[in-house]
Amino acid sequence: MKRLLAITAAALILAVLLLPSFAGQISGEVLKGTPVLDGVLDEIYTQSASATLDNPNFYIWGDCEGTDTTGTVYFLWDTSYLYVAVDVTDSTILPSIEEGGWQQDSAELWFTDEDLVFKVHASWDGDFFLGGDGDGSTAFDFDKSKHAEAKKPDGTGYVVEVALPLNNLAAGRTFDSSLQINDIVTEDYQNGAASGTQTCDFTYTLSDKEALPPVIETEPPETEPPAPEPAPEPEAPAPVAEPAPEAAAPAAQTGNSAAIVILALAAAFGSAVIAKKR
Ligand SMILES: [Ca+2]
Ligand SMILES: [Ca+2]
Repeated sequence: MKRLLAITAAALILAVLLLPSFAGQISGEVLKGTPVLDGVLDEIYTQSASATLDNPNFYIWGDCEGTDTTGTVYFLWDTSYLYVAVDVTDSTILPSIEEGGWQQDSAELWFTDEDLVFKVHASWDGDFFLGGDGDGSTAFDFDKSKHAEAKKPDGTGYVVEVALPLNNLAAGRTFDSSLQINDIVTEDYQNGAASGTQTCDFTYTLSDKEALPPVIETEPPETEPPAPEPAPEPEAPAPVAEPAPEAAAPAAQTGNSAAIVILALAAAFGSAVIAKKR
């Protein structure tokens, strides 16, 4: 029985390994939302249209045997811009050099929009290019404040963001796009691989639906607040001061008087008895 379980587990693991690692388009519904252009993936992107990198290592150059780079592209829109963010995993993040041209650690986004084919090239360290004419070779003028790139804090990759001023931004509008990621593995850009596609296979549609701002949860207090102290017992009323006892009447004096009276009576009584006997 144990042997059968072991074989089944091994077969499952092999089946998982044989599955394609890249899922393609996850959603084509682009929600309304305005992110911050800072090279950090805003939470609202993750509610909206996205696609993961597919077709790994479709072009390899130099001595590179392919890389394991992965990435996800996200879209948002408002009445001014179509926003695009790419979250890239790259274990060899290397600086761009001018001679490298497109061969840099960079995301490339391909678009077909109103019969115009263009591409966005954005390296992790800010080398940015927006080009048209079918193969993306002719640079368009572009406001440099409308893109941002940054290495992720944990060093596992980078994020690029761009705000594209597309025409006629309104719900129901569509465009086609695809994601490509270039990954160089040596600083001289002579070795690397490109993954993804340039064929704009996925169609995206702008939606009226709004991306919801994330709920900011407040941290509960770590410990229970101390129990309130019991209310103090009401103090006993102060005893009413008893009037000081009056000085005792001089009993001795009264006693003396009484004794004198008794003695006088006794003497008189005695005299009367004596007189009677005589
Ligand atoms: Ca951002
Ligand atoms: Ca790299």
